[in-house]
Amino acid sequence: MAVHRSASRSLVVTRLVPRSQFRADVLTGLSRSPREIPCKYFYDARGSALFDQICELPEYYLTRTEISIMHQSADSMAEALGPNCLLVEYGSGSSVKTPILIEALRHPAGYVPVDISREHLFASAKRLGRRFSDLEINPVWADFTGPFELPNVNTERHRTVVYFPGSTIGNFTPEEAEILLKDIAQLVGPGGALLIGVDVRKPAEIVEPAYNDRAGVTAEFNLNLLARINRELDGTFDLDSFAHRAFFDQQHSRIEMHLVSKRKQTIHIGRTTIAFNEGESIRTEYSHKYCPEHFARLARQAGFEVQRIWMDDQRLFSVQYLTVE
Ligand code: AVI
Repeated sequence: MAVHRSASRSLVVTRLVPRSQFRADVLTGLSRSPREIPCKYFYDARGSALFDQICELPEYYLTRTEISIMHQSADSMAEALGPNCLLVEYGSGSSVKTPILIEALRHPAGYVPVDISREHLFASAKRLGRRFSDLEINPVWADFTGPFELPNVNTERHRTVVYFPGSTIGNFTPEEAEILLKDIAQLVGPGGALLIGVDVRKPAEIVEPAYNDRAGVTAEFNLNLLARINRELDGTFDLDSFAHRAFFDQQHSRIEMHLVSKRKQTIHIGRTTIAFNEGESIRTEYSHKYCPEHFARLARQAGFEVQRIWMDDQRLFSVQYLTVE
């Protein structure tokens, strides 16, 4: 990697996610039928650490496959992105993939990681700062599903490229994904681009074990959401009385993750009381798996054209390069 100017390093906090928003989202979601909690709240410090463990699991093919695609194709990705691009990463958790890309880039104008998890954001910015000492890094502590400002970057940029690895796009419904892609198209502007990891539709026999690992890490990750509510929102969930459940919904081509009440029970969140029947569940996550054609259609509706797709030999996962026309 080469950088054409002396770099600066400023850790910028442009927007915080207030606890009142967490409370409002949890109470609104739990009052719905069926009940739900937005999956973005998985990622407190413990949740982010558990997610890192998930990425190492033998059943969780996504991360290692995406990393292998990056190793294999980072040079041709860098060629597509072009020189002097400002790289804005949505979710800064990908400690392995990002350096592979940055290493391959020609004269990057800067790197702006955007993440809801403060601990994760600053830890990974620090790590990358040590490795790429010439690179201007401006972390933004923000929820990228809401509006946020890009910090001023001191270097000249040819184009802005959002890097959105990990198939996090799959955690949004297609309608939400379209809105998010539209926001990204607006952020990068005409001539801008998106490099995105997208998990590919595949048989349930492969995808279901990835969300039901034998070591029980995904179950702990799911239940940690209740522990977080207890700690941060004065909740009284008994974690032993909820069970992790994950299954593939063929019709919608998505994994659904739930927390199922093992018995009839009443819990409290602050002053709010919520009654659960035995077997009643809280939906905590969707993880959509896209055929390339389906994703291209979604991207087009949001103003993007898919230019390149890189996949592994088994066609388990894809990294796609989209431009705004
Ligand atoms: C972050 N996201 C892409 C993960 C996924 O596979 O949908 C989150 C996850 N949930 C359970 N395991 C991993």
